[in-house]
Order: sequence, then C-alpha cells, then structure tokens
Amino acid sequence: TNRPVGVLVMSYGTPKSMDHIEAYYTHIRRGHPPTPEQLAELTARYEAIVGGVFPLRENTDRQAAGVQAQLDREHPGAYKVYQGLKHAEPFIEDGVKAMAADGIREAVGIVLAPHYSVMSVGSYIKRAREAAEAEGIQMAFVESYHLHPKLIEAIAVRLRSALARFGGPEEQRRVKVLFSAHSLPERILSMGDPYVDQLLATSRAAAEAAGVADWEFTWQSAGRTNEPWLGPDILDMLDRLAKEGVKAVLSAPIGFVSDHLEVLYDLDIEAKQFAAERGIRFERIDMLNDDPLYMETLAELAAEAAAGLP
Ligand code: FEC
Repeated sequence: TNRPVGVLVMSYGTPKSMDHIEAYYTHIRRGHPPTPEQLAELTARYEAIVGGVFPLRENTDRQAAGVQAQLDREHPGAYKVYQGLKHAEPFIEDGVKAMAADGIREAVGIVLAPHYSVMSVGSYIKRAREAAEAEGIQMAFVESYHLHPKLIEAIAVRLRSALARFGGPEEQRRVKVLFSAHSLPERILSMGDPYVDQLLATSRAAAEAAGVADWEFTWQSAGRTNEPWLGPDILDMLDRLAKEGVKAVLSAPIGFVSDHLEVLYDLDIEAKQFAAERGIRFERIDMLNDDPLYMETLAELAAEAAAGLP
C-alpha cells in the first residue's frame, strides 16, 4: 500500500504547566498522589531550572520534527512521525490512537532513551504494544541503541568540546569524567536486566572515541523510596573524589538525551553546588537534543525496524 508507516517517538513527558505538576507526579507514582510537601519540593525544582520551566516538551517536539525531516530526506513520504509520552499528554496510547485515526496499519516504536531496562524502555514498549493490538496496528520496536556509531560520535564530540573548557591538554588530563544515568531499584540486577551493562558499554565506547582515559560511572536522581537503588549516587561519588584530591569533574549524563529537570536541576544546580562546596569545578557536556547525528541515528533505526515488519 502507499500508506506511510507510523513512527511512534516516545519520551518521558513533562507537565503542561505549573497547574499540571500534581497530576504528572501522581501518574509517575502510579496513581498515588504526592504529599503536599513532595509536591512543593518538586514545584520548587521546576521553578529553579533555567531554559524555561518545562524545556523537555519543546525538546521532544524538536526531536520528533527532526526525525520526521531526516526520514523525509531519506525516504520521501514513507513515514509519519507521532509522539507518545510516558507520563503526560499526548500519552503513548494517544499517539497510537492518532496513528489509527490516520489509517496507519504498520508502525515502529522508538524511545528517546538509548538504554534498555524492563523498568524504563520496557514499560514504554509494553504500553505501545497493548494499544497497537487494540487498534489492529502491526508494530515493531527498537529496544536499544546504546552503541550506535553516530550516537557514540555525537557524545564524543560533546566530551571533546566540554573538556576544552578546562584548558589545554595538561589541564584536561586532570579532569575526571563522570558518566551517569538515572538510577533504578537494585532489584533489576536479579532480573538479568541489560541496563547497567549497556550504560557501561556506552561510557567505554564514548571515552575511547574522545580519548578520555580517566572516567567512572555513577548514578543520579534515585527515587526516594524505601527499597535500595543502584549506587554510588553522584553526590557520594563527588564526596569521595574530593577526598582523593580531584579538582575538576566533567559530567556526562549519557542515560539522557535532552535538557530537562534531571539534568538542569540534579546536575547543574544540586551536583554543581555540592561539588563547589568541596573545591571541585563541575562542568557538564551538552545534551544531544536535536543534534543531526542523533536525528540520523533515530531515523536509521526506525527504517531498519520498519524493514522487519511482516
Ligand atoms: O523535565 C521533566 O519534566 C522530566 C524529567 C524526568 C526525566 C526522567 C527520566 C527517567 N526517570 C526514570 C525513572 C524514574 C523512577 C522514578 C522516577 C521519578 C521521577 C519524578 C520526576 C521525574 N522522575 Fe523519572 N524522570 C524525570 C522526572 N523516575 C519529577 C518524581 C519525583 C522524583 O523522584 O524526583 C520513581 C517512581 C516511583 O516513585 O515509583 C523509577 C528513568 C528515566 C530515564 C529513561 C527515560 O527517559 O525514560 C529510568 C527525563
């Protein structure tokens, strides 16, 4: 048929406005509303970040448009991109319904997060698959792309340009690069989840591509629940590094692709301040956002997945 293949681009989602923070937080907590204190604390974090209050929405919009543009260049008319968000409108299910309303019968799904965990990408895919089955849409999914050469190159370019902010080769050699990603509950380890290995593989490949010798991997943004989360947390790591005499850290949050709260607050405000109090200069690599290499990565993966449709 001449109908385009749908491309469901999935992302975390952010509130529409200050009034929607409570509904968003309740959705993240699987229907359990936050306490007034928790809500006030999250609202304060959104108010503190730079680049607008909810930059993730605009970044996701630009990424979806960038993937469409790249697919149009390579395969004119063959693909139509839709958005589906995990915790905000348009929800994943809304994106699938929009495809169905346009008469789409075949689609691929891809998440704006390169590393697979059953608790992250796995849950996006599960929801999209269920919605697609209900609408009679055939769907194939990209599960991970943590070692795609263009992704690694895009990260390496960012590592090199951020390192240059510290000075010449001599100063750059004294910088500790800290790769990081969103922590998850430790119980993913006993589930044979690939998340940790994939993150370490991306870190290793990007460090090698950028010529970075001194790096470590650390976790960030752990949830405040009673169960144990993957560590060490970045703040504990910074404390340890300060005691070891490290004076310069370059943060490389490779588990994320956009400017958003977990980067603009947890790293740029919280971790930077924590580091400064310990005499450490703390810089961060630029996020990918709609970088052309990242858009090419996503478009290639979508087209490959579409080729595998029955
Ligand atoms: O800018 C924004 O508005 C959204 C920023 C944002 C991104 C993001 C990405 C990930 N999360 C992941 C896992 C969890 C788990 C919990 C959890 C909780 C929150 C809360 C906020 C939040 N997350 Fe998020 N996450 C973002 C924002 N996240 C806000 C609630 C308050 C807080 O804990 O700070 C714990 C849920 C629970 O309580 O049960 C687990 C993972 C990612 C990266 C992959 C992806 O993008 O999907 C994993 C961006």
